[in-house]
Amino acid sequence: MAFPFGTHASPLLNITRRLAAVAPEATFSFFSTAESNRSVFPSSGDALALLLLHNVKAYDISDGIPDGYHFTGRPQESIELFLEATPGNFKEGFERAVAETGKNITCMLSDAFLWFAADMADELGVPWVPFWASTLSSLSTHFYTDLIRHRIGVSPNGIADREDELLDFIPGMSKCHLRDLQEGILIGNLESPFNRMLHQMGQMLPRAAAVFINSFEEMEPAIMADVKSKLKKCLTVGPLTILAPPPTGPDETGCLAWLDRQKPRSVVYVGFGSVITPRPPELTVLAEGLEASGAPFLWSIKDNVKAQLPIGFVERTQERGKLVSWTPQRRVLDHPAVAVFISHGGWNSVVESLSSRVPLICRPFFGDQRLSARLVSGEWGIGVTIRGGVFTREGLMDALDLILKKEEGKKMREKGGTLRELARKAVGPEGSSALYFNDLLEIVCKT
Ligand code: KMP
Repeated sequence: MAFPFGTHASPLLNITRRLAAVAPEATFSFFSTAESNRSVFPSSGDALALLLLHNVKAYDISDGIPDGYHFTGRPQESIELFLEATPGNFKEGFERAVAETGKNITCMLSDAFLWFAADMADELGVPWVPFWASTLSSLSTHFYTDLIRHRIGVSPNGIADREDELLDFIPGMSKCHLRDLQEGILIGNLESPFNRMLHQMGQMLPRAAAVFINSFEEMEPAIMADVKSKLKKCLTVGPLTILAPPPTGPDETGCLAWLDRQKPRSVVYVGFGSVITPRPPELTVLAEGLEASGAPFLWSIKDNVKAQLPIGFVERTQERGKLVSWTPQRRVLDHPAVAVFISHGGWNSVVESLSSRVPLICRPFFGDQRLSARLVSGEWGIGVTIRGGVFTREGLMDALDLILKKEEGKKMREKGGTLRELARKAVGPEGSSALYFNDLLEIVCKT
């Protein structure tokens, strides 16, 4: 059961595939909306179709958008429509899968956001095994939401001048500030459907047979014990992407060929993932900063956004800048020419950057991104968060200077190398993630 927004479905499908590969006798039915399934399942004929397994099948379920519906542009409108359609849309999908396969449901793997799956699993008498696609730190704040609200107080003004206070009353979170918290814990509409979902999730997860998580034990040791104490089983099976080699394929946008022509460790790579686009004032500042830095850069930017860049920017920088609408991100980060990654600090991007030892400049936008950025800069020392939380020309120039020219940049790369080794060990034979994966497999197949 996938959460069909953001980048949630892809890592869940990734681990589903791994389970399916080692449990060929089991059938895995993957439920998400048609749009989400289209984006994560390769179309047949695609080279990636080779990765498909006979025992994994996608089922499209309703996205909850009524026929002829006109979007008003409200934030989280699609998410709210989807949530209104739950759990009925999943139940309807289950019925189709059971009828088609002639098999009963024996185990329910879901995105952790979908807390109502706990009751659905109880009804069927099967284990509920939710997946948390991010860090232990971001999971922890959902367990402690009531405590945080109680200690800090909930006010219509949000946290106003208390942003710098530390979360030192939560185990393992003493370096995090109130400003790093996900919106919906202290700020924003705490009663919105999405924020109520996260709150409910924190209360429901302790009921799960096990929770599997896309982090690894050695990455967040300070917090592991506390999260473990809250859950029946806490299975850190990540980082999922480090296991598989980056997908190969034609270099459609020519960015790898372009990187081949650049000096080692010289290129600034900019990419904010498929969901986020900085607003025009920040886009301008970012473009100006890149131009002023004099460094070669590769920018993953959609054509409609490219049109919003300052007039003349593309022409003035064409000698050393390459703008493309899409990049094979893991291969880009793995390229020896790449020196730094300007990112939103999404967990998947952080893991990919870490896997390539490329230091990050994080400009977090929403959800767990501020917490991830805090871990990157504070806990692990493998990058920085942009000063003031938004791009300014000076902030960007200083961050680039630090990483490209100063000793700190080298140190970040070294620390990245150490963490990468730990990650490789964790997913390698007898590593912590590999052992937890076996526990997960046992829960999934025992039934
Ligand atoms: C839209 C989204 C997401 C979101 C908010 C949106 C999303 C996501 C999160 C998130 C929230 C709390 C966490 C971690 C992540 O917020 O995909 O602790 O993961 O408006 O798509």
